[in-house]
Amino acid sequence: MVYTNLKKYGLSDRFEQEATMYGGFALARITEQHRDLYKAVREDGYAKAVVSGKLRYSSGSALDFPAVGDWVMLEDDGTDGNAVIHHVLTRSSVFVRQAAGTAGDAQVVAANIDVVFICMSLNADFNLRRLERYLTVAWDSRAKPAIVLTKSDLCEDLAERLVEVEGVSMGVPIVVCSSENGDGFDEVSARIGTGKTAAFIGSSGVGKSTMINRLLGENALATQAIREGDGKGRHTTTHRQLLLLLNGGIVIDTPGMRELSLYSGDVSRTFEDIEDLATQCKFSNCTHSDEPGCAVRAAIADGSLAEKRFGNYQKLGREINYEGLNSREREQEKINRMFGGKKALKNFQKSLKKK
Ligand SMILES: Nc1nc2c(ncn2[C@@H]2O[C@H](COP(=O)(O)OP(=O)(O)OP(=O)(O)O)[C@@H](O)[C@H]2O)c(=O)[nH]1
Ligand SMILES: [Mg+2]
Ligand SMILES: [Zn+2]
Repeated sequence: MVYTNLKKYGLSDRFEQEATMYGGFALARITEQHRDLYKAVREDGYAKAVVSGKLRYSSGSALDFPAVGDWVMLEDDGTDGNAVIHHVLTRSSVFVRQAAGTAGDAQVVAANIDVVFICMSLNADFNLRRLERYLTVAWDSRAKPAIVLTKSDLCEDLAERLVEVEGVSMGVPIVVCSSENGDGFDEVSARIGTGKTAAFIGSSGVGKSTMINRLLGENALATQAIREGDGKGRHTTTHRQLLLLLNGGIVIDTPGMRELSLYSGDVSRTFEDIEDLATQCKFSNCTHSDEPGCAVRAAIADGSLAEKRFGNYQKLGREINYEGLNSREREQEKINRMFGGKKALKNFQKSLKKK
């Protein structure tokens, strides 16, 4: 099978190979999701698709269901343009949150992404603690994070804001953008790259869809002014959608999140500075509360570590329910949660070896 269309949608050798395990099915990428109904692109065009009964009943959690960005195996159901999703190929990366209003159900925001743009506006939405939260999830996604600060045209103290963001970014690239004057757009384009997929995530109203429209060169996506009273967005985008850029990049627009509850996350990577400090505490099991010789407390006292940042580190750590697991169990739990367990990974590796 020669895939010229799907290559435009980011198909890599790795997924092409995995797809050969499923003879008789057609390879496709999910481009839209509307509750139970999906839109997928195959080599020969678009199809509407639903999940097969078998996939539905064998799935252990919401993570087993397809999401936008997923590579899937489809079978025609005989009716024009309609298809059934039988398999979801092993994800290379996934941005997962805890579904809003649930105790612990996962929700896949985007799958198989190379870059995750954490979008935050330089006006109403600006919040360092929220940024730390997004970074914690992004580091766990296996995609490369970048911080996109939007609406620079509305910001009067850009230099100050930048210093604040640099204080929590731990080396993650920061792009300052304005859809008003085009600032930062070349860099955003360059960070996506040909054949690579970038997801735009963040609160409602920060300008995700506006940016994508500008990158597309047309107003394909609806946008709407934020509310005057409290500066909050109006939740204009209602479903996740994958689109192709003219320069060969692939983008995923997502609805603004009211809150990002952690399902999984990498606190150590996000708060590298604090974990480095902790290695200098006198006691290796220091809780950084009132022990003598605590390097974390000392850093807070001398102003080099913000107390609020430390508080958020502890809060996010508690929110990720990995408590009581050692590092190996934690790693296993992560694979289980995000990638369907070791068995799925092993099968996939075996299939690669056979080739
Ligand atoms: N001044 C200024 N306004 C912007 C900029 N980017 C977006 N906006 C405006 O911000 C408002 C919200 O933009 P959207 O693109 O709808 O925001 P969104 O992040 O997609 O929001 P949801 O779909 O609700 O998640 C619109 O009125 C845009 O015109 C910018 O760089 N500068
Ligand atoms: Mg939008
Ligand atoms: Zn300590």
